[in-house]
Amino acid sequence: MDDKARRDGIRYGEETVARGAGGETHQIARDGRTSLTTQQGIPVSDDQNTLRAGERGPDLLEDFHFREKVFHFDHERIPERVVHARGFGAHGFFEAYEPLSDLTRADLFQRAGQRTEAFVRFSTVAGSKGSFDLARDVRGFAVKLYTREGNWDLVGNNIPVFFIQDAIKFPDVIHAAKPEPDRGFPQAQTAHDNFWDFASLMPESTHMLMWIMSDRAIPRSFRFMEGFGVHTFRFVNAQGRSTFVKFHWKPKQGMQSVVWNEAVKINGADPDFHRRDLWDAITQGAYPEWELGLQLFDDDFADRFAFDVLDPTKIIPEEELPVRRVGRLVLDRVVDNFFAETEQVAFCTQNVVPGIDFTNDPLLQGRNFSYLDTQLKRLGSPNFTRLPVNAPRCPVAHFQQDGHMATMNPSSRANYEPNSWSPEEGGPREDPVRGFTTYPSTDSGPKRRLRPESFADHYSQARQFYLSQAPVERRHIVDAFTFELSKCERPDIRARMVAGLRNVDDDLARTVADGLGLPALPDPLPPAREPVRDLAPSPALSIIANGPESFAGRKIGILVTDGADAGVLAELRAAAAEEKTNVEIVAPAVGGVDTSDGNHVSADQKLEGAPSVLYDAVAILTTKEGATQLANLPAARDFVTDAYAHCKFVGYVEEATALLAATGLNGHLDDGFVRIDDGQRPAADFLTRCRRLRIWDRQAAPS
Ligand code: HDD
Repeated sequence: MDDKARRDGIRYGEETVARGAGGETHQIARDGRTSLTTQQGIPVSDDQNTLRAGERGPDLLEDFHFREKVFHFDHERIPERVVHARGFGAHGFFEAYEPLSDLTRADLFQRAGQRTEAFVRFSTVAGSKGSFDLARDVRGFAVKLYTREGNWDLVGNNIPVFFIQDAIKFPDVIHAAKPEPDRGFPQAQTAHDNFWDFASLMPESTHMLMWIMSDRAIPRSFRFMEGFGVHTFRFVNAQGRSTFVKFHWKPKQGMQSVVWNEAVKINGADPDFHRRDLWDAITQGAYPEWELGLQLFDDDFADRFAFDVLDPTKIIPEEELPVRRVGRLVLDRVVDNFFAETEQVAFCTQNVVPGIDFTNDPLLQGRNFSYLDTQLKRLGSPNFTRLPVNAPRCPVAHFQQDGHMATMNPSSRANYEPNSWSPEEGGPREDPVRGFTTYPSTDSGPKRRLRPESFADHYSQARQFYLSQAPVERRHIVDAFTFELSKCERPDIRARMVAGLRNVDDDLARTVADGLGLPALPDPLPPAREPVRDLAPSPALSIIANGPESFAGRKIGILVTDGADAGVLAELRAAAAEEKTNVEIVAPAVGGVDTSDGNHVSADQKLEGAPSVLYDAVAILTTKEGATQLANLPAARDFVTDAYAHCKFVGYVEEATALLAATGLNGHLDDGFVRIDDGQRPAADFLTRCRRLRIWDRQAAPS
């Protein structure tokens, strides 16, 4: 309907109906577009006006199109996930490097080069669906593998341990972390009394607290973080032999996080920072990859190991049990529809395939109960397994039937078994050879509610994690504890948490206590069991020690003004392309600038909408006049001072000096400030230096 027609209230009509090649009817409107129809396929003539009696109403009940349209809209929302509500998914595949038939009969591990379709959903835990991406939080790393023998869901996180040891405490830890029930805030953060009250009363959470107060909880991108299956699982081979296994996802892009001050600002500048990053990477063909790593061990190792391998608050350090890389996960396709795929995907920890089995980890056992339940609540029907994103890619044959939205029901005579009907009419039968068989472990004992003594050392690995961090990472942990506890209104909660930290590291506890201004250092909390203390540090636990080898997949923001040197810009672009680094042009106006050669360069971003927190490094390409103009713009000064404060590399041309002077940084130009208009191959040199990611010396180590 054109504007005039809309104004005049003239109804649209006279559609033509075309017949498709197959004889099917297509509704084709006059302009060649598909006709709008109701859900029943009835072509709609007017979607602008309700049916009414007389020119000015009233509306008529008879208007079935309006009724249907609003009815459907009213029912668009489904309950958001009770945890991990905010997430982002993508499609891809898993490719096995080698056959693992000696370890497992799982079909996806039988042949080198075999590919298995995959869907991955990353998420934050505490925030609601509409919260921001860079909350300090655990990231979900849920992988659905559509194997030829059914779906295997490895529902993990980017942190290898968990807050609690027993699933019965899950509602409590989540209630404590979520907005407080009377006031409904704070959103997507643990910096409040309820969380720290619970955490300080649950010493088993201490190891996890170290991880979530570390930079692991503010990743730069989903692409730059590790994933973990957390629990100990079992592999079972065709002969029935079992091997314990812990699953790891190792990002081929290397690890990287942001700093807290940066995270806070990113949330304002681009609340969708992580989802946009993944979307952009995949649509640009820079497919992120992770290698699947396995830690494999037997009963002897489990008996020798200093902690219980069934305790989900413990890791097995990689230095003690190396991670064997057995395949790669590649994400190469974004979703077609967010709701259909990312929202409706239903992960269930109990989805395992023949060759993979559970252990008695009490958290895992409890999870197996919870996930199916939650999917029924969210998706409204036991037939959620029929949704394309959830449906196995292998044949499915059973006698389950009916229910809401049933789309696949038995069509032959029998809907039960055993039956005496012929193979055609009688349906499927059990398959003792291919079928899933539970590993026959012998478990017995008196029925009791208790926590095993072997789970009782809550502090040794927390300390190991802390001492394995680089000094600047330790400082970030100290700052995070201090910040979060400073948001607690009750001094006794702050003090109790510091008392717990004394069992981890006295310097840590003391510095946090000082930062909070506690009147006195509280006595350490009495530990449930004397900690092992001083375990060897594990270098694998540091992000900084495991950074990327190149600057690939990162993004540079180049701030330009009119007259910017076209040659330097071209060199910078070429060097970035060589390093597989993305470039965005930032300018005072989004229309762009005219460079020194008279050419016009359009901008990707207007300066005020593209603070330097959105980039891994920045460059300033300007003239003397341009620099003076920039020096007067708060957004331009922030662009530089934030890049400095967040320890980023800054490339600049000599003419930018006026801007640097206006930020007061002129006397502080360290290694991270790199001239890109001076030297042999200055742009390439700048990109090479950027591989270090940050100049951490700008942040002093803890005293
Ligand atoms: Fe959970 C969702 C990961 C413990 C109950 N969990 C959920 C998701 C991830 C995890 C990544 C989001 C899946 C998606 O993207 O749809 N959960 C974990 C990890 C845990 C863990 C790594 C500990 C090692 N979870 C855990 C426990 C329980 C739950 C102990 C309950 C007893 N989790 C759920 C749930 C959710 C969920 C309520 C909410 C939405 C959903 O399942 O699909 O069932």
